[in-house]
Amino acid sequence: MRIEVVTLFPGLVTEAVKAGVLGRAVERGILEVHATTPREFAVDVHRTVDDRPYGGGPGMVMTIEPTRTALRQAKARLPQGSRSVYLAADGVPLTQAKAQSMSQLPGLLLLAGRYEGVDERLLDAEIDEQLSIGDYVLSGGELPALVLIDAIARLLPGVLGDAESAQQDSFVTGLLDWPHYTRPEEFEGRTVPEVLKSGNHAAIQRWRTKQSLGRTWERRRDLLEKLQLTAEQQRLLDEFIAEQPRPDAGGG
Ligand code: 4H3
Repeated sequence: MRIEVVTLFPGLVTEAVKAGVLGRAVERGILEVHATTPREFAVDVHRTVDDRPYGGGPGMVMTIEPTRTALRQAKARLPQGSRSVYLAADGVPLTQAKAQSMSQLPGLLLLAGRYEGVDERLLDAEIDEQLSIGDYVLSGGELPALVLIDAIARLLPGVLGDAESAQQDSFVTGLLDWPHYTRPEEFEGRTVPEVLKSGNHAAIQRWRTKQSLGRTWERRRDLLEKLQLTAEQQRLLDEFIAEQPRPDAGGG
């Protein structure tokens, strides 16, 4: 898959994709990420890429011309069937399912905005969809673009090993992850749950499923309500709930 990013901070993008799973995907040639800046296409001596908003008010808006040239050239480097995305706080929320479907594309053009954003007419003309990574405002679209790239890259065939398979991920299964432990056996008086040291694989799997269900119930009841639990899962969740200290059980 090829991803083109149009950004005023290309270095931010190219450096970030060198690390970890993403870096490995790039090294293996499974993913190619290229960043260009509209500033390169600004024609005036100051290389201006922004201007004051019509209607007044604070801040600046990215102008059409240099960004359009950058977008068009980036598109020309992408295969047929690629899509273009603008990262915006008021975009459609990004989901695992969205990352999944985008991972099937041959290429992606990402526009990262700065200042108050981009002239709306440029978005209308050049952008297929607007995505948000969550309900908060950031100073630029680069981090959201990198979040999207990361979510997609780890779904590309050959990027994750068998052991890290994306099939087991939260938001694929619909349940949050269970807690993980490694050595030492005791840390500041806190111990590892006995069952994990028992070697009883059926009991370990039951415990993990129970923790997943319990965490989802505690933290994301909205996710749990979308699932039809099996009788066994319901029993494990009931057990988890029964084991929770009641709000005013005292304890001291
Ligand atoms: C995306 C972009 C939040 C998100 C963003 C998000 C800066 C868009 C600028 C950039 C505009 C002003 N903030 N939640 N900000 O995905 O170009 O908003």
